[in-house]
Amino acid sequence: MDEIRISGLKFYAYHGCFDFEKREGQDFLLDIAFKCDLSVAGMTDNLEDTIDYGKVSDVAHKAFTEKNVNLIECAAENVAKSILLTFADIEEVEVTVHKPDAPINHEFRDVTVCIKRKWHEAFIAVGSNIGDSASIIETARKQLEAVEGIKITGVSNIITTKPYGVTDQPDFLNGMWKIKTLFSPARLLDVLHEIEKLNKRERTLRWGPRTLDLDIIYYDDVVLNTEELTIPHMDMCNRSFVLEPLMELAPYKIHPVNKKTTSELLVELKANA
Ligand code: A4P
Ligand code: MG
Repeated sequence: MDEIRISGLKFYAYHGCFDFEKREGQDFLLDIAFKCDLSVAGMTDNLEDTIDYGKVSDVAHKAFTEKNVNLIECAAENVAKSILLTFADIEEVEVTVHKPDAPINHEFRDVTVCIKRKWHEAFIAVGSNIGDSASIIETARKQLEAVEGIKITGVSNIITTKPYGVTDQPDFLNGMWKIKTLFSPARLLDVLHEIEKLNKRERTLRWGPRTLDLDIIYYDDVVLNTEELTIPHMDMCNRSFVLEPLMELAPYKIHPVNKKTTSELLVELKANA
């Protein structure tokens, strides 16, 4: 992927843990590198076909100076987030903050913090079998879309499915959302739980009826197994109510553990039914 780099942007700001830093301020230097496709601009020679580094610098300046913080880690985070939220064509950004006048009791050349942040792709399975399920799912979609740091980039059809696991319960409505997110898997799960709660989800019976269930199916090609979170979703390959909506959005996506496409997983599941 192509990259644009801006180096040595000088911003005066009031970041730091000490009172004199907050009071008097100091110079900071920023290096910003972002990945984007420059091939079209290379051919057309039009500013509209690239990302204007002047505008990126203005956004960085605003994000860096509008709030005084203790840590340059936090100041860097604010800049990275603001750039990714403002410029839809930037997928990944690296921000380095230099603090050459940092309060260090020894001679030194520079101190820097460097962070890389990017949009991650995730797939969220949605299910409901209590209440007005169609409108609950629609409300939840809007609530998720309203979260800063999450963009919904694909929505499957909603299908009616027979209950799996505990079969003595009403039919489900199920669907799938493809999203882009700046959050870690753990933070994304917290957001999904908050939205479940807003929709009166109560955790009682495992596999039992629920107003809203939001599960992370994939997060990039991450393989994760902690007490709170298993990604890819541990039972997804056995669930046609997951694979069918996923098939609409990502038929060729490869499961990072068993290396099979959604389409292959669905064929296998149907053959074993
Ligand atoms: N957890 C671990 N991995 C994940 C993940 N990838 N995504 C943990 C989301 N959560 C994950 O889930 C319990 C805990 O799983 C979470 O706190 C999280 O830390 P839960 O939603 O609170 O409990 P649950 O839903 O009752 O249990 P479980 O095992 O998650 O149920 P499922 O797997 O969600 O199945 N039949 C049809 N036709 N359609 C359905 O949608 N859904 C279920 C529920 C059963 N039968 C169904 C359907
Ligand atoms: Mg769940």
